[in-house]
Amino acid sequence: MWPEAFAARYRERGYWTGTVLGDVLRRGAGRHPRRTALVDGDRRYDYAALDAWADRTAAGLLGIGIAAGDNVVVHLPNTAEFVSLSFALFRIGARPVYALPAHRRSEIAHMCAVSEAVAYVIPDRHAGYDFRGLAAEVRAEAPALRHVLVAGDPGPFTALSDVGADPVPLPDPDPSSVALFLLSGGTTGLPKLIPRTHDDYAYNLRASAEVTGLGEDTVYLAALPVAHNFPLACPGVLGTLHAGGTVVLTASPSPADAFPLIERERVTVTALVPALALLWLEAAKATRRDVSSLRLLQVGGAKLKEGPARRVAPELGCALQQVFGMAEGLLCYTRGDDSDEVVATTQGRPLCPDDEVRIVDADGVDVEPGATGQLLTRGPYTLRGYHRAPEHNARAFTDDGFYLTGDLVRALPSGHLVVEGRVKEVINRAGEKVSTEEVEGHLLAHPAVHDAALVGVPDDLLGERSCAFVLPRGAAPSHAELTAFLRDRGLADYKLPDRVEVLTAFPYTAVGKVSKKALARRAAD
Ligand code: OOB
Repeated sequence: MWPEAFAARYRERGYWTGTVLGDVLRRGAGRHPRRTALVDGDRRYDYAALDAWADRTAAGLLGIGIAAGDNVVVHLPNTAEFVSLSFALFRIGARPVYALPAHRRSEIAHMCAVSEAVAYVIPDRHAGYDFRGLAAEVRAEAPALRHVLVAGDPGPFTALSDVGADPVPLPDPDPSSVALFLLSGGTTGLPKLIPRTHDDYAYNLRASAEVTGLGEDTVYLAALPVAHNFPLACPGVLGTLHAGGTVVLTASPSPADAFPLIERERVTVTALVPALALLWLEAAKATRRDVSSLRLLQVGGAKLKEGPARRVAPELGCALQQVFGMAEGLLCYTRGDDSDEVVATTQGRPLCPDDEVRIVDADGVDVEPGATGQLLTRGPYTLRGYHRAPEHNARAFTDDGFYLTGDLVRALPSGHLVVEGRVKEVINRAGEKVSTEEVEGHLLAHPAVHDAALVGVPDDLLGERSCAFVLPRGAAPSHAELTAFLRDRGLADYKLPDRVEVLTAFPYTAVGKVSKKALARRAAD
């Protein structure tokens, strides 16, 4: 957490206001109870109804013994339950640990273990996958887990809809306490948990709503998985509810599903990763759907190229906002009054006047203005340490609390940043972050794999795809065999190598490390 001098400054300057996240919805319910807060398919909830649902769930959770300070792994897709449950947890001071729908046993078991979660919340089925089977496996490995709650048919577990009770007086969470955990993209090994406090996340969503121009007339389409920081609070679902707008949920961001919703609900704002933005641009040419209500398209999570960036306004008929952010904190946005040039060619500038940014060379020395280097940052909504990861924290932060983002950027005199690459060992596959070390670890567990190295290969659509180079032990395993093996180990699908290449030796660097650069060149050829 932040040293007291910083906390005092952030309060004094009005970033930290003592707001708890449960009140974001409470205030809207008081001011405009009958306005539509949330749309999930045919289900529509006004602010009062969503607020009452969250209160009933909060009471029910307390009733089954979930209390302030407890952690709950929330593994729900974009559904109304995700939203009501989140507010219920915020209100009792229990902390959601947000898993992505694509995560499987490996990731979930790890999250349960690190957070000592007391409950795990799943849908019954989603996207053709039965989460109850997963829950049974996870439960066997997670001694602290007391409850599995299911949205839908509970099978052997408890129905989330049965966890409801008449409202009871709720505790008052400390605004400086942890409100939720987000997952890091994972620079090393397994994903790390990022603690976000009520104060810091309330600022994150409020300031994001302001900079994005959200208001009561906003209709926000949550097309990306809402467990991710971008659609959750940048400004996303929470920022929209803060602004008094309407959130529309969809589990599928494909144009075929999203465009009819945009037409039906008169959606004004949405957020996409570049790969999806490309699909939408293509689909917009041919669609008969009326998407003219769209006012703003936010694109982030990976670098949007200049070409597609310039196509957004003419082809989708809305403004573009580039968003360069991270679950760890720092958010950069292009602004409404930035020139077209800046919006098309930069990844925005930091949200907060007190976001401190340094750009350093390999020795940690600040580069000349305009030169490229690693981005370091510190500020009122950027973490000071991952949850229970002292060794990793010692490497991921400077002594004075700057977070090493692993991103290579350069700054314009205006403060806008241009993302030029990265130093961290992560593959950014359509905005989904794949830790090479994590996947290599799983590959090495295969009996026919002597050594393995995963690299990113540039890809027009996804930005990057993954290629695994393998040194076999005996007969070389096939791509299909390795994929099946990794799936079996409970790895999320997006982490499976897109390609496997078998080598007899790795190229090495001068200091004797496997040369990922040489491998990447080879994979790109
Ligand atoms: C967002 O968050 P994460 O935690 O999934 O990933 C963060 C990383 C950044 O460090 C950077 O490497 C990459 O994703 N990234 C971008 C980018 N936005 C994120 N790289 C280039 N250009 C961009 N516009 O991805 C995230 C969180 C909140 C808002 C938006 C994105």
